[in-house]
Amino acid sequence: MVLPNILLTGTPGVGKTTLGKELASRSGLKYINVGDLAREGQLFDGCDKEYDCPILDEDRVVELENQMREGGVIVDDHGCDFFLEHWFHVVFVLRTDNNILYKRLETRGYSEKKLKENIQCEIFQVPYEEATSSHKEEIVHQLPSNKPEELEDKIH
Ligand code: DAT
Repeated sequence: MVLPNILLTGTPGVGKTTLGKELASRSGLKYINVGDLAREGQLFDGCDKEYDCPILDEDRVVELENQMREGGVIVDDHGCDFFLEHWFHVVFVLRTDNNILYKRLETRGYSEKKLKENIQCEIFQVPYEEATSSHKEEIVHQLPSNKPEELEDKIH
């Protein structure tokens, strides 16, 4: 039996990492944080000078593809830019009320500009739009992520 692959997405600060790690430790599924991979330079191969955007390291994406084929992977990323539709059996978009999200991001020491951008991203449901435009709507579910009890509910 192939275990499912789960994508956890949403605006920064909604709780993807917290939920992803907890789920992984309780279920034995493998947790992959795409932001961390990118920061470690494992997914991107430098920067395109002309367009000033990161260049994906194709070899690393193929590696990711192989892991997806094996199944049982929880992927945590704020977007779903380069993911292939067939990778995921289910996509969860975590949602947090603006006031709560604002406080969480403030604690992270985000600048006013970055705070505003992220709150707007949450208000305009950018991650949900992105998830439903790149995956079948019936596998995309929104989950509230405001209180610790909601985290527990999801795990059970
Ligand atoms: P993300 O990975 O989406 O950026 P995170 O997992 O780092 O978010 O969580 C950001 C902060 O919010 C962190 O201090 C933990 C807290 N948090 C996450 N989920 C929560 C929940 N359901 N209830 C209360 N706090 C939560």
